[in-house]
Amino acid sequence: MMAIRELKVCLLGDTGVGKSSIVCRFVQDHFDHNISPTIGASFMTKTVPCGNELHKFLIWDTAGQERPREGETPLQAPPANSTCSESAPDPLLEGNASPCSAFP
Ligand SMILES: Nc1nc2c(ncn2[C@@H]2O[C@H](COP(=O)(O)OP(=O)(O)OP(=O)(O)O)[C@@H](O)[C@H]2O)c(=O)[nH]1
Ligand SMILES: [Mg+2]
Repeated sequence: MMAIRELKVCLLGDTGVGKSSIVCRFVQDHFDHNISPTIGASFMTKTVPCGNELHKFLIWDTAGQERPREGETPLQAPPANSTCSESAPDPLLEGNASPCSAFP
């Protein structure tokens, strides 16, 4: 049985620059000219073989127009047991959330 390595990816950037289109191409190998703007954030996964391992990408695609208010931290790392979109937390949290571990 192949080992699974989890890789966490968070896309940030201005609205309309193509964040969701990149994710859509990577996950579904599809391009949509009429893709809707992301609201809040979306979460997707894709697992690809790499050598003698499986690499599981956990991808958070944020909305470009989102801006944290003063004193708030916009991102929080998911719990270690988070494995699929249904169980993933909303990475956009308010208040005293911890910063995403990928972006210290
Ligand atoms: N021609 C062209 N259009 C693109 C490309 N990538 C994205 N677009 C278009 O640009 C527009 C915005 O793309 P999105 O992927 O929704 O951009 P986004 O950064 O996710 O935007 P938000 O969700 O609002 O933050 C859409 O109409 C896409 O079809 C590209 O490489 N070439
Ligand atoms: Mg988007």
